[in-house]
Amino acid sequence: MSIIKEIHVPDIGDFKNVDVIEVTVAVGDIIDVDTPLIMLESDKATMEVPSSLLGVVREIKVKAGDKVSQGDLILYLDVAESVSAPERPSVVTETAAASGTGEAREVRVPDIGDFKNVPIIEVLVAPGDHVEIDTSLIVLESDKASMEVPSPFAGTIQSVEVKVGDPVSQGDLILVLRESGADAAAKPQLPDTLSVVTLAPRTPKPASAPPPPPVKSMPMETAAPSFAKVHASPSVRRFARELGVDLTRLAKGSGPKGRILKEDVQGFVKQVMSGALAPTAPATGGVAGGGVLNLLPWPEVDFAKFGPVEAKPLSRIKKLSGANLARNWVMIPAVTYHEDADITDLEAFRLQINKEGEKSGGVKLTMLAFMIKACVRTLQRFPEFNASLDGENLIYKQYYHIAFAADTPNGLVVPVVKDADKKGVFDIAKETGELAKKARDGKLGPADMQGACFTISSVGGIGGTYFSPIVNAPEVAILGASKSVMKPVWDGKQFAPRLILPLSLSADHRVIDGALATRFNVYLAQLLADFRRVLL
Ligand code: CAO
Repeated sequence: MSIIKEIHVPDIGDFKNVDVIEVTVAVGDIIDVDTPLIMLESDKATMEVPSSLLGVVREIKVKAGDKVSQGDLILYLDVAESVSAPERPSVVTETAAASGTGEAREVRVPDIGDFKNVPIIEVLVAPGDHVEIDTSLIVLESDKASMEVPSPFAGTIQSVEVKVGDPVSQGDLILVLRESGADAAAKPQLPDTLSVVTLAPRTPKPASAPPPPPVKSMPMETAAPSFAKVHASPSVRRFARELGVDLTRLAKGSGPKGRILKEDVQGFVKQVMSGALAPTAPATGGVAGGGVLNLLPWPEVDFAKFGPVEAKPLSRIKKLSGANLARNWVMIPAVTYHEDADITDLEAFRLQINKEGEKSGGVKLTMLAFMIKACVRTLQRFPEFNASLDGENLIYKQYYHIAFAADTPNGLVVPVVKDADKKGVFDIAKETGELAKKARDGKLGPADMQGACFTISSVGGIGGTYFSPIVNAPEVAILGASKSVMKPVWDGKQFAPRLILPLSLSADHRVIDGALATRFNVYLAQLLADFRRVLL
């Protein structure tokens, strides 16, 4: 009997209307508890939504490009054979295999298009094996295509009626199995779809050769054209994709006619892990190919061997921002340029205004607010910094939304002051104060954190001299500000005590070269040294 359950978007914090960037399951997939279903991405975070149940995907209600919020329906799952979390799927397998009391079912070759008398090149199951719905049973191969025939039932194989080399056509009997579970008879069957991979013909065909048969399902192979000439079944291709293995590097497999088997992929991975093989194929000219990092596996250390330890999960914000920071660190060739800004006069002015304000109960001016205003003026002068890379284009923004990093008990968040060019320093100081409070209270909404052109990370209230902030993609630069301190500065005649604010500008070198970054810093320091220049 089918038991259909709805899977909804769980609590994703303050995020609303988040873009679905990938649907990672398909109708008919058998999924486990924790199998990722969809991938969501806001401009601040990427999140995987895992399944809370195990079962067979019956209908998917979202697609890439949709926007979702907490509670939205993702898909319908048939959990007839399954158990809900936290029980594990192995329980199901054992139960199903043990029962074996269902009906005997014949499994026949389904519709395979125009193909007839196609040779079986692999029989993947034997009597006594337990199979799930969609487990591959046999592999057929013509000179045009390799096809796996999946099981339409779950159960225990009683007899296999074919062998390698047999030619088969639609309707031929493959095997008999006994369906598992008491409710097996009522269980819905999957459509008789095949996984088909079109192969490059190994024997050249004349141009008038008939086209390949209609492909009923071609899971993701189209996304990896370089795999097209590889001789491997869909499930092996899927397995390789999961491990990130480039099948073109396994030129010949150990299967019939050099077919690449799962064991070949496993052997390849073992060789890479042991260092016997380079993880990436050398490109023309002997240079290692790009796209894959040549990294050692993450060290697995039993810390408890060295002293007492306690494991605590990362906060939700840390998990979300961590993924973005890691991507930005790896993907952006950023260089950090340091500069000292003499803010002696500006700080004196700020304190003077605040003193006057105290009397009238006004807003407290902060150095951050002055920095935001000075940065806007500098961005206007150097528009490459107010831009984002989009493929081979640079998108120049004609608005000035400035983000600032805010430290909260749960981690780093980056609220945005919109249209800072149209706001005065008082307005900016008021707004940053309100946004920082909202951040600390965990009340920032997605709109508060979207649309930034440039980010300021000020740790000056805490201390520090200089640091190297990570560019907040898709922005191209970020300004770090550390603690201002009195320093002796030579004025041409003598050393004078000056208040020096250390600035650290990290910029994406694909867009901004060193000379431009230094000009940006010099100009910004001039503005902070004499704020009247902001008016010019
Ligand atoms: N140099 C010297 N003193 C500074 C300073 C600087 N650059 N910046 C701020 N201060 C002083 C302030 O004047 C204030 O002093 P008073 O209390 O005497 O007025 C004190 O330090 C505290 O300021 P603040 O940091 O709370 O306020 P702010 O407006 O300057 O900054 C905010 C607000 C949200 C940026 C800040 O609270 C914060 O979270 N900073 C950390 C950001 C961060 O984590 N960055 C790292 C990101 S990368 O991992």
